[in-house]
Amino acid sequence: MDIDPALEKTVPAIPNLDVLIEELHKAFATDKVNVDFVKALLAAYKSNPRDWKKFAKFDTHRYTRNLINEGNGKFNLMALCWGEGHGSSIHDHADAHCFVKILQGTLRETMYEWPSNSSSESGMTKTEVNDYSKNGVAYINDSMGLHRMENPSNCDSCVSMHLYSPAFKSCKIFDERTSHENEVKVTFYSQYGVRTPFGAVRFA
Ligand code: 2CO
Ligand code: FE2
Repeated sequence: MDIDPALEKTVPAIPNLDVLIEELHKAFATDKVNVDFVKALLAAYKSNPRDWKKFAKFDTHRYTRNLINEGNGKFNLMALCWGEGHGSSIHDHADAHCFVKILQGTLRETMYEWPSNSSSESGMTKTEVNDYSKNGVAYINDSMGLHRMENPSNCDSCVSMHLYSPAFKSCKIFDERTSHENEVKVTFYSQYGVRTPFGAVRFA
């Protein structure tokens, strides 16, 4: 994972999701990632449900991951749909950059330290809790720790857009009480607006 030192770059106008995707393709054209610039591009896009509603497919029981774009092989862009109270496990990001843009509702991030290497069964250490509301942008990579995301509302759903670069097919999840880890597959509930066949979907 290479990080470009903060270069001063002008942020273009982002009137809709198609333009955002075009600009993201340009921003990830080289192997260096300018984290601040990508965050600024995501912030410059103002969420419009007309742009993304075809990707926003909810499940009654768990949050869903819906592929929007494969970023010319440089990243995966997806919409995550969180029903009331839905949340992820504590997880890492497979040595990738993870950018998050809130499209609707509020998402709560609870951050944790990586467990120490000792084999003792000890609970995980919480470091911060951040709430992100519509149009907010978040960023994490493994050097910053682990997190769990949840929709804290019991009456409103949440839709967030996530960009992972490079794309990854599995990540680690952690048990809060024991720090035990497990590798899990990262799968899609739908791709380009089309539902993935039943049986092929797993959740982190
Ligand atoms: N990484 C989680 C997932 O893809 C979502 S939390 O935001 O990074 O399930
Ligand atoms: Fe995450």
